Amino acid sequence: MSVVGESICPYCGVGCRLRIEGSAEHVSRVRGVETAPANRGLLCAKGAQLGPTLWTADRLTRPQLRLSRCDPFRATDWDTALRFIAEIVVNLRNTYGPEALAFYGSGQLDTPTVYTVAKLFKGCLGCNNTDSNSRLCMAAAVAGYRSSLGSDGPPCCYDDIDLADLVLIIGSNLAEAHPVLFDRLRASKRRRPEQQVVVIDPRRTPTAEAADLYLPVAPGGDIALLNALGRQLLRIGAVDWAFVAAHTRGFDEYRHFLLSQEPEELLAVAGLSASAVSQLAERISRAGTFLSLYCMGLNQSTVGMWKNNSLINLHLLTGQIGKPGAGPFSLTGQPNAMGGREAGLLAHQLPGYRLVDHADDRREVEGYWGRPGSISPRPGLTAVEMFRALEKGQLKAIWIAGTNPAVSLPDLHHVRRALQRAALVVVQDAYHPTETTQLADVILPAAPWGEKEWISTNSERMIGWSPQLFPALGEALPDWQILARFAQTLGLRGFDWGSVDEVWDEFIGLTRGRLCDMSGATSTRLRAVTNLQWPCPSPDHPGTPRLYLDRRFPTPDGRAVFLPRNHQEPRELPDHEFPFVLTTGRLYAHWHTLTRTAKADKLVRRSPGPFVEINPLDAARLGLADGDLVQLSSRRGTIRLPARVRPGVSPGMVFVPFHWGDLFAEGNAANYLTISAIGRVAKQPELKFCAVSLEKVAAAAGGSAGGGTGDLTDLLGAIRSRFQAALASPGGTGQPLCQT
Ligand SMILES: Nc1nc2c(c(=O)[nH]1)N[C@H]1C(S)=C(S)[C@@H](COP(=O)(O)OP(=O)(O)OC[C@H]3O[C@@H](n4cnc5c(=O)[nH]c(N)nc54)[C@H](O)[C@@H]3O)O[C@H]1N2
Ligand SMILES: Nc1nc2c(c(=O)[nH]1)N[C@H]1C(S)=C(S)[C@@H](COP(=O)(O)OP(=O)(O)OC[C@H]3O[C@@H](n4cnc5c(=O)[nH]c(N)nc54)[C@H](O)[C@@H]3O)O[C@H]1N2
Ligand code: SF4
Ligand SMILES: [Mo]
Repeated sequence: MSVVGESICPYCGVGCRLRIEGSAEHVSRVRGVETAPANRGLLCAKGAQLGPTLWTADRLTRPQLRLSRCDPFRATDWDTALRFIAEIVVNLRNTYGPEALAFYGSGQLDTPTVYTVAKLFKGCLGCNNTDSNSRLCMAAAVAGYRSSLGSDGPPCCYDDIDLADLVLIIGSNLAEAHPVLFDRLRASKRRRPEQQVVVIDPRRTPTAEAADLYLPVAPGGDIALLNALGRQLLRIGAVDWAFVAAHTRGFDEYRHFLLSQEPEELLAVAGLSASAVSQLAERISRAGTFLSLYCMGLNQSTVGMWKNNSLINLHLLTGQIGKPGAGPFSLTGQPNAMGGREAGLLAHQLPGYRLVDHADDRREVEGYWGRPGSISPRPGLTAVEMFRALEKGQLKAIWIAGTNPAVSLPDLHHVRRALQRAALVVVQDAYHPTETTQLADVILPAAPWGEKEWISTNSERMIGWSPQLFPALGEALPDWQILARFAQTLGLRGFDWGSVDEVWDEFIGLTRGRLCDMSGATSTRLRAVTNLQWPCPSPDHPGTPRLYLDRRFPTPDGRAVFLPRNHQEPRELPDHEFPFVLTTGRLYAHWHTLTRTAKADKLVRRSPGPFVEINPLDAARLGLADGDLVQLSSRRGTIRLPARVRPGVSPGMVFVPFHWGDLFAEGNAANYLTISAIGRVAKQPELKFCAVSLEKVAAAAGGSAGGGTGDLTDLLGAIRSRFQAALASPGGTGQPLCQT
């Protein structure tokens, strides 16, 4: 069946709308939708290569179950699979309490699914252990916005990229991770060559190549840099006194704090010269409008929330927020990381930007669900904490959906041990095998992109709806239906929705009167207009491109807050044993753990395999040339990768993309090295910094990535076969081995 239809790209948080032609078997053409506000006709190679992800040989089409992890999976029907899970869940809950259960989801689940999870686990099972891979991604931004501005929610919109005089890109590789926004920025710069683009990143990325000013900050040095900048802005009189007086709190403390900092120390930690910092301060003070775009370079740190606060401080100091072309704009990674935040998937949240530990918030949600007293006041376990609790046996069962933690979580040896100890692992995915489905007891087939209706929110608060384009393969079901059916299997009321529209319309009722008010974006309206930007409080409201234009912030006194934040060291520093800093991240052609982009030949040709990027000075010291095999070790694991010698990474630092997991080469993923240290408030892991050592693997020891044991296997194989014969007919085992 051939169709032509529109859909939202299931990859990054830009939220491009795509026009798809062809069938699920053969998508013949993908184009960007000209009228779409996010992408205006643009798209990137990943969006263009969605076709090959649909009818793949490894698509999961039926539920599968095994009664022991030693057994192979057996296909079964939905009723049996859900009944099996339900019996275990009920018994575990009765025996160990609701906190023995957990749901680990994703920013790639649609909002109706996330809402269903919140209602089921938090509202009905009394279990706040629902979290998301957004904990590895956006948790620091959520905590940063909340503490500085009073609520989560990016205040800006994509049009601000065209309107800003100065665009500061910090800890974001826009060119590879949000390519359509990067294209928009380049187009804007062509129209207005005077527009300034500044990039702050320890690696000279393709984004940095396009900058007017590039500051190679030392890894982890952002807070020191932002404080040095703040100090310099004070010195050159860039303070917007009227804004500070009328709309902020805590400026005097912040100013004293900045003045008490030693400028030389700040510069030393940031690894930058005084002139680089003063050049940037000059440009900020001259800019009529100043916009920051930031992503994982700020968030994926044990002080990610503080990095966010430090950046927001500069926007408050200069009054660069709450006006077109200005503001601190946290870019979301996944297509619906925003929806997860809005609908209460994170362990501390409830729908409508509410919090589980606020009594009023709980009461409102319980009242709406007709379940007084049902929600626990204790925030649940966050992503990394869940896996620690599994290993300790405190958590017994985990339901994983739309994420592949056996590749994407830090410290994978620990993650694998944790999953092996679980009494029940349910994995809801579109494919099998993945690194995580291989460790499951039950796998449930989810209908992927294109095979279901979809509602999500992109980085600029734009709610988007897209239709089902293709029939779901086999027995695959939309994610929300799987969870609603499970709730009904448990015998719970309130999950007998007839359509995704009914779930959505129920959810938006819980956003009424909140900052993320979507109550005017009803399903009927969304179907008609496809896009609406929240807040959208009534059915005739046109939607809101920018927050805080009235400069009233959602704090008790309506003022935004200056938060003085000190530089803190990353949790694990290089030393004599592990002298290099490892940073990890993404490549343009691939999406996360490769379950989809590895199916597209064009993308694989562009990035066929993993590597470690290393500076020429370090490479020379270690005797490494391009392509040589390098062994990387941290305190948690060892992997082997070919070297890519490039000046773009600073000496003392190496970069490894995290896309390739065990299915590509066993035991060789970047996350076997990374550290599971998490921040105090945001609980986000430090995926951008740990200490590693590097050794050249001698050609003779050879072998490929993944242990490099080729020759050794031959050697041991020969010995083993000789001893097999000896074991069969016992006798002497040969000549003395060592001649001394
Ligand atoms: N092609 C592609 N695009 C994607 C994704 C994908 O998998 N592939 N994933 C999506 C998702 S979920 C996300 S979260 C986003 C992530 O998007 P980005 O955050 O832009 O991507 P990353 O490569 O994780 O890291 C960004 C940059 O942070 C820098 N960095 C490392 N340490 C520091 C530091 O201490 N300070 C500063 N200032 N910078 C530092 C790295 O060098 C890197 O260039 O991308 C989204 N888009
Ligand atoms: N070292 C290091 N590690 C990182 C990062 C890093 O920068 N460095 N970044 C972190 C960040 S920001 C993120 S967001 C995570 C991402 O990491 P993951 O979330 O683990 O990555 P994905 O490969 O996107 O996993 C999505 C899973 O959902 C499945 N899937 C696809 N479509 C559907 C569907 O419609 N329904 C369901 N149920 N499943 C579906 C896919 O097959 C895949 O198994 O990685 C984190 N890990
Ligand atoms: S920029 Fe992001 S949303 Fe747009 S096509 Fe590329 S991956 Fe998809
Ligand atoms: Mo992410």
